[in-house]
Amino acid sequence: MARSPFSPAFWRSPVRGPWLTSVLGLVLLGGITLLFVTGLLSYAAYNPDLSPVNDKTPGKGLLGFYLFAWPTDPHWLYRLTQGVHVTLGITLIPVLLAKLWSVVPKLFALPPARSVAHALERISLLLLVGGGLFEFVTGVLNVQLDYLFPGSFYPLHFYGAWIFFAAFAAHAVLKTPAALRNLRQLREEERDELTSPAPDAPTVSRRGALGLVGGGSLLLFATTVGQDFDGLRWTALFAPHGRRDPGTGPGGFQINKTAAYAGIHPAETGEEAWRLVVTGRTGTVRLSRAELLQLPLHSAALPIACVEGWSTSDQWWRGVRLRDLAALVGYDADPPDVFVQSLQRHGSFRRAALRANQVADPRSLLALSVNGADLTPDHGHPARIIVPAAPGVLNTKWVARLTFGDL
Ligand SMILES: Nc1nc2c(c(=O)[nH]1)N[C@H]1C(S)=C(S)[C@@H](COP(=O)(O)O)O[C@H]1N2
Ligand SMILES: [Mo]
Repeated sequence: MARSPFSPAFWRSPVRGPWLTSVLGLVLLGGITLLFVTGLLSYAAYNPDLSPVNDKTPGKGLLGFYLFAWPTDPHWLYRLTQGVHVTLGITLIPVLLAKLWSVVPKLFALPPARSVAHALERISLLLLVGGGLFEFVTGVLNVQLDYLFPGSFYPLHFYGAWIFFAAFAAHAVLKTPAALRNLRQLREEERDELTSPAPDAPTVSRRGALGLVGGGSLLLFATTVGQDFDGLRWTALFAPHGRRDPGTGPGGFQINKTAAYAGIHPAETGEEAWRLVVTGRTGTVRLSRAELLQLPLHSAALPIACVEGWSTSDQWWRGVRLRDLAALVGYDADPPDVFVQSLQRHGSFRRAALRANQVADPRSLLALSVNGADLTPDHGHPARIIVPAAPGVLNTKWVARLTFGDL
């Protein structure tokens, strides 16, 4: 019996072969392409070319070529794209692992390179395997460990995605024709260099093995997808844990950072102490909460959708339109971009820049209440931003300052 993994006879599973590898490969071809597209969309949704404050990947250079003004319609856009990104990523983990397992003998094949072309192919495979594992691991850690790498997750995951996808695309171009051929012939017994030359007796058929992988994926899907639907949240066993339970009532929806965690003192949010400072073309206006409540108030039904993949259903927000606040400081028509600052003193999400199209949308509010009651401290009392279709991180809580105009 072969003892060295460098010997083909060492790999004895009768399940390995071109059919299983082809099926898994084609699932990943569709799935990873969708992960890449939704990931790039998520980056665009942060408005990274608007302000250094929004951009966690300085020096992205040409990789930002595709950025565009993130729209405000449909209002559930980010809820959908990021829900798909995270849920699909978690669901594909068993498929990725099975695919790697199915080709692992190739990693050990000798000689290391038969030709320059073969050497290049093997290097690209290392980028493919390493890049794939890196993207899945960083993505899962970011969701699970609640901003494990604050700030640095974004550049790691973003640059990693481009390296991984370049290797993935090259691999797909080379392998997809053969994979499709393997499946069309539907011959499970087909042999190639993945087939063990000295197979053990089978304990499961190839279709059975595929069923196990699919079952694992289904289980992960079923225990993740609930994080995007009220009433099903308790089924999302893999959604972020250890958060403050939002309870029931008007503020009874997911809380990201609590006021206590963000270091917001009740003394600075009271009617006496708190003023909203609005600056623009014609100068600065300071407004108490009571004065804000005297301005025209409007409602909008909008969700919170976090980069971590969880989202709420539409909540009923009420407050002052951002474009009305722009008008107070000299922008009557065509409101400009705005820079939003929170009372919070530390942390990466205490400020954000919003684009003019987001300010102009009549549903974009400086919200004072939600679901018919004053904002709770944890949801951003005395005032927070809410913008349609934007990622949660742009919906700044405990707002202190709005600066309209050139950022
Ligand atoms: N000041 C401040 N605002 C913030 C954050 C923060 O950490 N500090 N977190 C943001 C993120 S990442 C999300 S997803 C939403 C969550 O809002 P919620 O806790 O009301 O659901 O708030 C955003 N606003
Ligand atoms: Mo978030």
